[in-house]
Amino acid sequence: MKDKIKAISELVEQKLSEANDAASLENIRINYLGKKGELTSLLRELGKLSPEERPAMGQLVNEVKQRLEAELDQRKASIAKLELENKLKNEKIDVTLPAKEKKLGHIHPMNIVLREIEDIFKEMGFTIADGPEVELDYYNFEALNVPKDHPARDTQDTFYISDNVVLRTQTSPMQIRVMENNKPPIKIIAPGTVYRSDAMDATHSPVFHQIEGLVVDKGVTFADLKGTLETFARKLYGTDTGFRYRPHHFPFTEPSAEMDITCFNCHGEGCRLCKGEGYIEILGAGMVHPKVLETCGIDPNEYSGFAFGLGLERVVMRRYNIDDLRLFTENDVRFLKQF
Ligand code: 2U9
Repeated sequence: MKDKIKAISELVEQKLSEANDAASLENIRINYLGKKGELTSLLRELGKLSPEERPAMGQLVNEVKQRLEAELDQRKASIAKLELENKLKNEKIDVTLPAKEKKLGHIHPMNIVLREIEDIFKEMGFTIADGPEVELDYYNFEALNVPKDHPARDTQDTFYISDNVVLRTQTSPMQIRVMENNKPPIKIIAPGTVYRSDAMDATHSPVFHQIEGLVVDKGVTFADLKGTLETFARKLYGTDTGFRYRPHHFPFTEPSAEMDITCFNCHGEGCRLCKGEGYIEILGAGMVHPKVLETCGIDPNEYSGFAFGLGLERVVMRRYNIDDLRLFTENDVRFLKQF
């Protein structure tokens, strides 16, 4: 039996030295030192020995088993240490390496300017109104004092869905809806997409964007219109901006005017950009026509208001010196990534 114990001990020590991972060690433990292992099964053969030999032999088997278990644990620890060192070496991250560049998108220039304009009006206490782009003829024309025979209604300007449904040609319908459902004071801007049947070229598009505004309260005057719009324009174009008003006509405002600012290129001297005028038109505005107030159930003898409208594409094109409207919608990354 002693020879057997010695042979198993040497075999286990050799296998332990050859083992190089935790799984092999576990197999050695199960095959030799476990309950059904070869060394442990020797204990079951003790019965064949004489009573005098049995105690010493049993003690020997247990001593060898404990020694081999200790060696196995040591081997396990050194293999675990080696595995950890390999893991750390293979998974090492050099934190000093430059980060991988994340290709982020860019905000579209139209949105850059739209957000800037919205923020300016929000700072002045305006709220933003949004509404349907497919509009009833009533809201797009009739309620705006644009009678049935007005040229603006001719099909060459408007996309008709049916006799009384159109693609809105301006965002004014939203302001009508607000006036129908809210008592003054009203201070809103209505940014949005509008549609006019124009052929697409460098300066015309059947789809474009407008920002209109409306203020209705007691005692609103043209001075309030000028103060509000000049404050807006100075925030957008700089405090040294000059202004000029040219009388105009809109069916929905009376009196009406076009507001020009001094050309930001020549500051009023006249240059190629402003075609020698020294001024650039930026918006139209006027006092809300009393009939429009009345149509919305607001008494023009008690309330007055002003309204304005600007084309967003024109503001953006002037800001970034873009000469072709089509660049906004062609999704050419070479154009978009400049902003
Ligand atoms: C209501 C009453 C009046 C909106 C206004 C303008 C002047 C104007 C143009 C600017 C360039 C349209 O995009 S554009 O072609 N708009 O000049 N718009 S006053 O007046 C309103 C709106 C709503 C109830």
